Amino acid sequence: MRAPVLVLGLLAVLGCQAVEVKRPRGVSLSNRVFYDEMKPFTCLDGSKVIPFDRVNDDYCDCTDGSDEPGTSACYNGRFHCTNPGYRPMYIPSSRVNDGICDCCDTTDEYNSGVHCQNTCREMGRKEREELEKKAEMAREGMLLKQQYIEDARKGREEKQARLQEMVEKRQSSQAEVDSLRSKKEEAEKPEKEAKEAHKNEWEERREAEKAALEKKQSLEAFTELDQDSDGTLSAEELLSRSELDSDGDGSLSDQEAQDLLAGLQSVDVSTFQESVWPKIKEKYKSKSETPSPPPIEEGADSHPEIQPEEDGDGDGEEGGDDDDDEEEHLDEEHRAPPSKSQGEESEMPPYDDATQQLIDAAQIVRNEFEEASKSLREIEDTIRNLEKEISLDFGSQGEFSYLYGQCYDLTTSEYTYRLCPFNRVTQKPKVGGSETNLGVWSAWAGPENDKFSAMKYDQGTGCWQGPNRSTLVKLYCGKETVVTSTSEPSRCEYLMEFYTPAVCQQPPEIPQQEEHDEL
Ligand code: MAN
Repeated sequence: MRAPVLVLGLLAVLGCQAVEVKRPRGVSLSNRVFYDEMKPFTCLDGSKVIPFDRVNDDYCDCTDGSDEPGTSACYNGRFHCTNPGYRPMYIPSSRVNDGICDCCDTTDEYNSGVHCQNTCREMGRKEREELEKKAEMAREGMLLKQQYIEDARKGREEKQARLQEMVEKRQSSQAEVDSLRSKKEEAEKPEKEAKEAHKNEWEERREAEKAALEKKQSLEAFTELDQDSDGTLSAEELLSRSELDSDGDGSLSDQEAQDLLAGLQSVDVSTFQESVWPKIKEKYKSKSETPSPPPIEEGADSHPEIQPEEDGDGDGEEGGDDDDDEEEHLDEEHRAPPSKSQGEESEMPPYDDATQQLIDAAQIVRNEFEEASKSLREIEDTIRNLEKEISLDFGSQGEFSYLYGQCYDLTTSEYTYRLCPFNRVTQKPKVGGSETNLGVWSAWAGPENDKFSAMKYDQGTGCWQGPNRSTLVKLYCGKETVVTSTSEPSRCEYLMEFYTPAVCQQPPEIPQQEEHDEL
């Protein structure tokens, strides 16, 4: 049996002085109390008590491997390297003397013949440098953060004051809008009345003109139809007027002519105007109109033989009786179709001065009202925005408030990602195309004890056959405010890394080399 206890020459620090502490190989200083060479050893899991000389005897007695911390006898043992100059650590005791240097202080390879270099000091130096760099960054970040906190405090006060001011302004602006609305309504009433009166007058005039025109046309028609000029119109006198045909056979029968006269033998001019003319005016063609282009289809279907072939060549027709001058004169007079008088086509004349003055006066008040309403809307928008901003959680000291209203971009090989803190995250293809919403501000999403370490944006554009897009933004301490990476760990679920001084903390003291050493 081998000597049970290997006394290790270890360094202890009292102030800056190293002192040797005896303990079995592979045991940490904190566990040393369990390995008293004067007493039997109790396995650390309490499962067994063995004589002390069976500790590190290269035979595994304890189920937890605690009797063989310095050999590879137990598959589940732990070997402790003190690694002076770097950091202490445990390695599985199965790696002891396996020919591979695991501990930077070389102590795991004490009997394998492998020559290990002690790299602890070098590793410790590198680690301290690294920590120093981080600490420096945290210190610089902290300075900026202090500034942000101070700015946020001032900003919050300003915003509160501005909100207060806007709320008061809204009241007076609302009152102004209300009073201008009344003024507007007051001015619009006479304006409306005057405009309506003007319109009515114009319509009445138009109606009268129309009626007069119609009367004139009907009288002319009567005169023309009353072939024997006896002052009455008989059914017989109508017979030659095939255009008044109602059954579509192309000619006007006795019966049809009588029907037009409502069963009377003949009618005088006033009966004609009252009850016959309204029935025939759409169809009636004055003979004096004949030189004008005929309604080809209608004429061709019914009486092709009596339609004039060319203008002015219809010698056999009734119109041939009139001489050329008279024909031209009549033609001009009857040019407008009876259904569409000149009166109907004309536009409403401009308003008279009194009406125009009322319109102008109303327009001035309308403009004032519109302007006041616009400024009230602007005040309301400002209030809404201020209330929203004030209600946002910008960190325990407002340190994140400087991010509000800002956006930070990161371009990858395919997309430009944009983070607008407390607002939204977007993704835009570099080759062009529209922006995709990767989520709108939802909440702080860090763990309970560090909630300001992550932000959640959700309810973005729907993903085809998937969830709405969302983004988790992880925050890290940095001197600059910058998005350093984006990824899509799961389809349409994005991850962003964002550096900001706002999450920097006072860096911990960097331990000196000796203090580092586990004893
Ligand atoms: C787009 C992008 C991608 C996303 C797919 C899902 O291409 O938003 O990030 O994975 O849509 O279809």
